[in-house]
Amino acid sequence: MKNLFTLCIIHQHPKILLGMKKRGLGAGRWNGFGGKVKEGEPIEEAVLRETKEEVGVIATGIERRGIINFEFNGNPEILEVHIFKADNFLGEPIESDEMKPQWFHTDEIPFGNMWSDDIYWMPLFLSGKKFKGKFLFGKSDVILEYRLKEVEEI
Ligand code: 8OG
Repeated sequence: MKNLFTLCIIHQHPKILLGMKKRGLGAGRWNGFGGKVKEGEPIEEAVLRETKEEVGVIATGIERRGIINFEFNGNPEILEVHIFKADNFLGEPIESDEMKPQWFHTDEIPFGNMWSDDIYWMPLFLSGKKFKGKFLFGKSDVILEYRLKEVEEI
């Protein structure tokens, strides 16, 4: 079974906007904004909807940069996460029930308190590359296997 998710990272060099996830999947970690794509919903609309819901802004200049499949050992569900960059936004970032936003310098990204795969693909993301990959997680967020490659088109 495959479920589609979005992830939006607002990148205004040298800073990125992340949110501390307050509940649900990935709670207690910093992440971009996003969530599950609804049945029949275009992915580009889902990423804008989730970003608005979670941090109160309308992301602009969005571009899809990565697609990563996540699997958890012993679980048949695959999470296909579509990662977008936004270079601007309308409105002011505000805290929501789900996320507490904060800007981070790209040299001070809190990888120790993020999903453990992020440190692998974030350098590609920050340097403007497009990428595809797959991560298999074991217990306690351990990466058992991964593949990650830069692609021309996504
Ligand atoms: O609906 P909810 O907010 O719970 O969706 C989960 C969010 O977490 C969604 O934006 C996709 C994102 N996400 C994963 N796995 C990973 C991951 O390994 N790294 C990062 N950075 N985000 C992830 O579901």
